[in-house]
Amino acid sequence: MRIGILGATGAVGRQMMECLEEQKIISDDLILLASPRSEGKVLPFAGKELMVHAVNEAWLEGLDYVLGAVDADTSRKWAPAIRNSGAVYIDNSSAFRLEEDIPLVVPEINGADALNHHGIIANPNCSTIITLMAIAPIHQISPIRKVIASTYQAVSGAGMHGIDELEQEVKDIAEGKAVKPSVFPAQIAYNCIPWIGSEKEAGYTSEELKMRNEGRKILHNPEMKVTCTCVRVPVFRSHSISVSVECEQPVSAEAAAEAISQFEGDVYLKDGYPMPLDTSGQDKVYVGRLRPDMVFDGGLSLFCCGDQIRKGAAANAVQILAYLLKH
Ligand code: A2P
Ligand code: 11C
Repeated sequence: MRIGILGATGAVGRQMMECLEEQKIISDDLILLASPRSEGKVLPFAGKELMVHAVNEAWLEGLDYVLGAVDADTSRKWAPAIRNSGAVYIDNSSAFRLEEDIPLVVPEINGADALNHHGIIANPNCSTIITLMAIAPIHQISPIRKVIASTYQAVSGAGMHGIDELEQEVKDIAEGKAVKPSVFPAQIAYNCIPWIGSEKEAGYTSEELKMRNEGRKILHNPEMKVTCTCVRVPVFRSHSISVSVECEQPVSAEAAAEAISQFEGDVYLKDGYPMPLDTSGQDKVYVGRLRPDMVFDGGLSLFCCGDQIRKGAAANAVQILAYLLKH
């Protein structure tokens, strides 16, 4: 089996390598691809040192699976060549998520959708994955009709450069130097920025609409109403989300807690309350503050956290690959 990673040098690409190793999906010939800037770089994998190549058609030839960890434009550019090579493309970007014939998959929730692919499978947005892991068990009790969500998103969502920017700003402030934001629209150290993505309909951002549009597709729940506010916070790699839901029938906090504990995925009710540091570097999603909502009659409010680079991106993509291999 030959696997390629497009965007191997990035935050998600590197994590994909670790997840492949952890899941013991050891490709005899793992092909690491990135931009020409990374040609010749060396990255460790399964006790070996692997060379990174600038992506081109020749490197895609003969691959069985390609994991994508690049931005949407780069993904759109290379998807046709990946398809022509005969490989199945599991893409972490937003390029194809809403296309009708492209499955959008969180394996524990709608894994079977992955089997209906035509060469491309999309990995959902990170906040959407983590939120859905928390509310899918509730949706199994009674279909969710309405969601109100506010996110607290880590800087890793903006890739390596986002992580570097927070680190640099913290250092600069400690040394009394001026802060020069370039990745984020404002200083992120010791701050919160209520704006992620680009402006879309009715004052909402692209990131906020992903929660609604991707959530509907994954839960097979096209009428679900979702309103979301996305906020960048000075946290390195776990996203947190405050969520309130209303279902078709009232659901008690006790029933929801039971459903979460029975859910097949790595989602757990946390004693006390979950915080982003609790889930950093791990695949699990923690849920806490589970309580009756005060606006939605019979609804619930909760707070959840999950590692953005792992379950929010790389681990979910590698799980999709594992699901395909198993089925
Ligand atoms: P490179 O390191 O060569 O720039 P992150 O989200 O952490 O910033 O990572 C983005 C990933 O996408 C990196 O691996 C980056 O490679 C890769 N990438 C960015 N632009 C291109 C491109 N035009 N062609 C191929 N890979 C790209
Ligand atoms: C962020 N969630 O935290 C974004 C990054 O749809 O995959 C990932 C964008 C996406 O900035």
